[in-house]
Amino acid sequence: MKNYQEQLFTNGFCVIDNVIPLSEVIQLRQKYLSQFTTDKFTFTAQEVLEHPDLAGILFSQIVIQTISQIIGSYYCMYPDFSFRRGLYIPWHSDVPYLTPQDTAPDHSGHMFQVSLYLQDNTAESGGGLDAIVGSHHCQELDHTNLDLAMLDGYQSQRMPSTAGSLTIWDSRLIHKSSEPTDTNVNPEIKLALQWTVSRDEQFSEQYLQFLQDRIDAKLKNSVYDQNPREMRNLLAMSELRYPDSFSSEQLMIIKNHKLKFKLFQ
Ligand SMILES: O=C(O)CCC(=O)C(=O)O
Repeated sequence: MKNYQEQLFTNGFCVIDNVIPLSEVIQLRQKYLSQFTTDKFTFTAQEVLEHPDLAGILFSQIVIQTISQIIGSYYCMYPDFSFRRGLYIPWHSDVPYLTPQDTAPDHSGHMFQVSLYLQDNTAESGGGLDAIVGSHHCQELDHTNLDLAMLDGYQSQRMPSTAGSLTIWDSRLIHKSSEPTDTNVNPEIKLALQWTVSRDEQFSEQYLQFLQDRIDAKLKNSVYDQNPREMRNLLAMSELRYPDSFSSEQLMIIKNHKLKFKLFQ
């Protein structure tokens, strides 16, 4: 795991292969591609919790242990876990709520995003993320007012995620969805389970306030737009309650691993 920690620190991301087996990936793809009634569909946090095969990944021993070994045990989770079909986001970082002091390039990160992609990320079909390697350590970047011209000279790279791998990235990293280049590929067959974690509570309140601002439609830009799909997802986050929204089995796992759930109430 030390290797993954080093990659996360140096490059801003790491990919852990085969976290769930291919047979499970195939089953999930078959089930959810036929079940999602529209393209660009999102299962909200509550809907993820209601689907044991999806929530089971979030709370699986292997996923919790992997994240713990890389960012530290007893990590925090937020109400923003979702399962998404056909989501594509342009270049951005995930910390527009942090000041330049908070994102100081020398520290090893507090906030992280996790994604379990259910397809390989290839040049032809996309399916994962592109990243500007090392951009989480860029001195000049102000994430509250992002100017990508500051990253001139940095290299962009496709993250080498495969179906069933776990991708963890530092929330300060500049990244975007990898887009299919092959026009025969249907972009809507992209599936991902995604969530935010932090190694401590240093920025938890700021992150929840950022989500609240999005719910209240106070934050509008091309990345964090308020389309109906995203609004539905955001509103569902505000309705999640601890412990009421969780099953007794999920609560037991959270308790046993001493995970912290940071919710609005
Ligand atoms: O998975 C993707 O393509 C986009 C996810 C992303 O950029 C994010 O959650 O910040």
